[in-house]
Amino acid sequence: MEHIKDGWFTESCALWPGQAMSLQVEEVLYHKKSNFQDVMVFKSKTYGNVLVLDGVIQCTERDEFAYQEMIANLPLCSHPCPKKVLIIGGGDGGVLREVVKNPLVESVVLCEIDEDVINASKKFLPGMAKGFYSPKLTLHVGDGFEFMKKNQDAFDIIITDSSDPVGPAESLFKESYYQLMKTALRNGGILCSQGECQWLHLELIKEMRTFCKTLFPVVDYAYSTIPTYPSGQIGFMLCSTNPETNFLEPMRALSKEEMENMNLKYYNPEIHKASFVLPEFAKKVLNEA
Ligand code: SPD
Repeated sequence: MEHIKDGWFTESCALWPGQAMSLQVEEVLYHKKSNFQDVMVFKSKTYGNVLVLDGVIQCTERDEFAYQEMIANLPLCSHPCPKKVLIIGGGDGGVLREVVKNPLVESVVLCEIDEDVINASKKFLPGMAKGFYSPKLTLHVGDGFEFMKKNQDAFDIIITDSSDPVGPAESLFKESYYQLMKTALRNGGILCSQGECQWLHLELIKEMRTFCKTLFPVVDYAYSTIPTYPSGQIGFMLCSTNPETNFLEPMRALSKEEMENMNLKYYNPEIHKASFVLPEFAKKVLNEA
């Protein structure tokens, strides 16, 4: 366990050089080299159980909702009728848990390449994995590219809940992947993908936004704050095939009652709008794109 030393897990990676996040470890609950990556779950002192893939934190029980609620509800609340949803990745089940809460969603396919992540989550992250027991779900263990090639013109929403662009998820940040998602979307469809961090990956975000704009009439970038992701933030790339879409104004603002029924802890209609407001340094770079 190369990332744990003297009772502390430390996340360092070439994608965020010169900085590292550490969490104090109480106990390693699970560790396995799967067919795709190194999968670990540990119990932390103050952030609950933590899922780590190839040495990088994917979610902690304490702050996961800040990511999962946003990547699910930004696209769902921007679409007039999000009946059919595809999630690529998302093996911990947290995004799925949020998507199935939406009463307009009739069916969800989750396509995750690594079954070991699903099994580890069911055992050690039950609060996230509960989406796996929804009757709306069809679970597909396999490659997202192959799945979409066979399922064209099929989904209202595609959410890509991936790890970072090193290792198994690298191809999910490329133009060819966005082209494929476009063909898997129905008319009027919307996609939302893990879009990295404006403090660390502004050039990557700019490059992605540039090719997205050649493919989709509406493209925007939003972000969420989350303590255990690098630099405390993570972004979302949103693209719509409908030129009328305005991501900045939720198509359906959830009522207070709906919010309570959905047990939301981060997402609300105000934060939906605010999440697209970028600081000046990012706005300057991205507006050139
Ligand atoms: N730097 C880590 C980014 C991880 C994003 N995906 C997390 C998966 C949570 N469902």
